[in-house]
Amino acid sequence: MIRKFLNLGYQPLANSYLHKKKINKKEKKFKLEIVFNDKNFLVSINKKIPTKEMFNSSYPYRSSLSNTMMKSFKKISNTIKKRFNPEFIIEIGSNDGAFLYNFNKKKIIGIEPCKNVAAVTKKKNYKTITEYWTKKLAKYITKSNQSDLIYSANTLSHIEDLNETFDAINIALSKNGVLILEGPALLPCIKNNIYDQFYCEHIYVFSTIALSKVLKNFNLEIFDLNILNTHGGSARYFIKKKDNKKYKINKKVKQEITKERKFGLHKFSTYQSFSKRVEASKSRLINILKKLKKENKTIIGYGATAKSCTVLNYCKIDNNLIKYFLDTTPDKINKYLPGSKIKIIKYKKLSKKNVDIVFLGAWNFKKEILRKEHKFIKEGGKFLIHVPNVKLI
Ligand code: DWN
Repeated sequence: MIRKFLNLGYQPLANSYLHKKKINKKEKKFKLEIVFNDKNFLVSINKKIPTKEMFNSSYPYRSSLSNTMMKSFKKISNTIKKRFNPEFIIEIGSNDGAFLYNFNKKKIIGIEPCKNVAAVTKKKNYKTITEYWTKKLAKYITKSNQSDLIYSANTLSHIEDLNETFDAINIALSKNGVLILEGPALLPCIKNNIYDQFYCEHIYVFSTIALSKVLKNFNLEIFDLNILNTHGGSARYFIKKKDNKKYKINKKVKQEITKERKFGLHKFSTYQSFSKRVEASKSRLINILKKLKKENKTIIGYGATAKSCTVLNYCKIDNNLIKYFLDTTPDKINKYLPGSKIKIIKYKKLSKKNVDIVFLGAWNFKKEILRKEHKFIKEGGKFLIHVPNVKLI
């Protein structure tokens, strides 16, 4: 049975930043509700937006704009070379090449459906196919040679049709090949009240228990995993075909499943409690912003993330409370956040002269950003963060 546990209200498409011209036009909105499937333990959003409306030729997000992510991709690339020494790698969802560039051009191919983003890696002569990942594409790419390593980070959660995805993977992956899937993990998401991990693009947030069940249908299994700090808590799964005897199943897999069950990720009541904590977080965030505003503090946002879209629209925060957002992404600058219509301004170092409080939209890069803005903090500037709990730091 599929059961609703959280209503995040009417939301616009998270990465549809608005041009000034369109700011007064009606935006497309949908009701964002989060559901739990008690058969396979999958947690997902209940209204799926057509893929082409989200991932097209004006997709703004760039993976390589954070040092944290660049370092993380470099590290896993070195592990892949040492541990698996692959001859032919496919990356599903290669974005602007943050992972691709760690490999020899002849050994890797990127799949990136967003034309404008794929253009970045094509320009650097990395073979990039501007299409969605399908069985047809898998057959075409691997007609003469299957891949011995398929990598995909922060992409699986964006794809609704898991049958098509894993059937295509089974076509493209060699008998002894390895599939590495990485993305936001459900355990830290629920534990730390990270409700902004849910928005139109994130159709699923996977747990190990749910992913294992899904993989079983395709004769695939997890044989190892890494728990990561990236994006507020991610998991990286090493997966093989069931009849691939080259790799033994690491005990970490069972340990993680036990941990998730202990926390209750297989029980609906866990999600009901999460939902209550999210509602409390919303009230606290609104109250603290209103109080600061009353005290005449200048409040801005930092990191106009897709996640911020969920928070701002769920909590009904607009430019009366947050004056503007700073961001480094070229395609977001001088546009307005969807729904809340708060302006995004080109990043410049924070100064206490014109800012008192900074709402951290990119809270997942807290360490990186706080390091960068140490002068502002020294001058008495404060960051407002909403996960795991709303507080000023
Ligand atoms: O899955 C997804 C993730 C990986 O990326 C996508 N569906 C969309 C996107 O989600 P997001 O926008 O929530 O991702 P980030 O990586 O949290 O976005 C960080 C934002 O903050 C970017 O717009 C860049 C900006 N930023 C900045 O202005 N200064 C980031 C850092 C580290 C900085 O120092």
